[in-house]
Amino acid sequence: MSGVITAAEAPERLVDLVVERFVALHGRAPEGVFGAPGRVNLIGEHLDYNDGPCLPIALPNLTVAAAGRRADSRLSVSSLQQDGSFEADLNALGPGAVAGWAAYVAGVVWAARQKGIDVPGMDIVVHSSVPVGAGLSSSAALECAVALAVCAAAGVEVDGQVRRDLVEICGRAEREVAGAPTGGMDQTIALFGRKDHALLIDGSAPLRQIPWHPECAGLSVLVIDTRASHALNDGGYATRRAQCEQAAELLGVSSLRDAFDRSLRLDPIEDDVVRRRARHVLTEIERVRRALDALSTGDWRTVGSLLDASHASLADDFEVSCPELDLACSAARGGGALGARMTGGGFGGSAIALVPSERAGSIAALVAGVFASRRLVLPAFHLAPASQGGRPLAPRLVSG
Ligand code: GAF
Repeated sequence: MSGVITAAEAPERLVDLVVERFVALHGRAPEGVFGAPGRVNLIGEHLDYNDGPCLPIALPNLTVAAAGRRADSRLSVSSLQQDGSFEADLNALGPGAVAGWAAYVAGVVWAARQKGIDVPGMDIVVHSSVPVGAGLSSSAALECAVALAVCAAAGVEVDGQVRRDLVEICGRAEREVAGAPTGGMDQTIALFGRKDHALLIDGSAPLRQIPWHPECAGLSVLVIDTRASHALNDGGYATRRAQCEQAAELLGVSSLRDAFDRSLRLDPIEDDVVRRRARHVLTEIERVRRALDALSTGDWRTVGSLLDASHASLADDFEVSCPELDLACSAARGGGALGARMTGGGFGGSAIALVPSERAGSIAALVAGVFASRRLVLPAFHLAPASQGGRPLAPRLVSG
């Protein structure tokens, strides 16, 4: 029975592997290698598309993209992890032109061109230590690593404004080409994450870096990847989003955030399901605020109990949890976690638990034991120190 906590692959190792593959495939060195991380959201789930606050941290797990310009106007894409490669003329990219994992790459190139970036023909090879399909934002990590490579190839210097543009470009790729109608949280943390900080993304307010030092209280974030399947383009996520929009419309506001700010009651919403969706959003906004207060005073017990309450609301009112996520959270709490919740879009994927660092291994073993006793696929475990966002990893290779 395994409860082993897997360490994230070192960035240098990912770079070596992706460069080696690039050289083998293309017979030359790449001009640059760029990385972007996965994430866990600490609290504020399913709020980004309701203009509400969320508080993600970037993971040490990275997706890397090695890239080199070509003499023609074609894009070629391959991966060390995924079967099949993709190649097409730049002018043939766009919604409907490509399916599967390559859609995230081709989508970024297409959306960057739509934004007016003069992207040349490129060869791109990707590799990743972000678990795929685990609700840890492997899609955004891929998009953002590729977006940084695209900027270098087009000679665009990446400052804060360009990073904001890239969030929009990657979001378009995900929504319009890959078909997942997500908000912008994952791309924002992948591009703006900072070591030892959580990022407060709060509607249209400026981004705020919030110091995040659980280690000072002897605590860590344990990620429990339940390995229950998770996808954001199969209808469940889009339905939740539509129900939130419906609730806002019934309340006569532009977003549920607006309803929160005006302290509106939910009575005018007759449909029980739609009312419960809205209740999750309003109560979750309040939980984020209380979590920020608790963090500012180092009140980790309260942070833990807010994680628990967030999970209950996501399970009962928003109905995006699943038996494996519920089990992971309750087992972690039983093992001594201060709190635990599903993280990300849900319907499978990962949970996070705030645990005493010295007990992370024993809590992982206990969770694995509970899963084994139910004959469930064993979870994978990771630690989540708040890490740096997207960046060049091998600048020595970048030309021009
Ligand atoms: C997924 C989406 F991509 C995010 O935009 C966000 O809505 C999240 O689910 C739920 O908080 O990760």
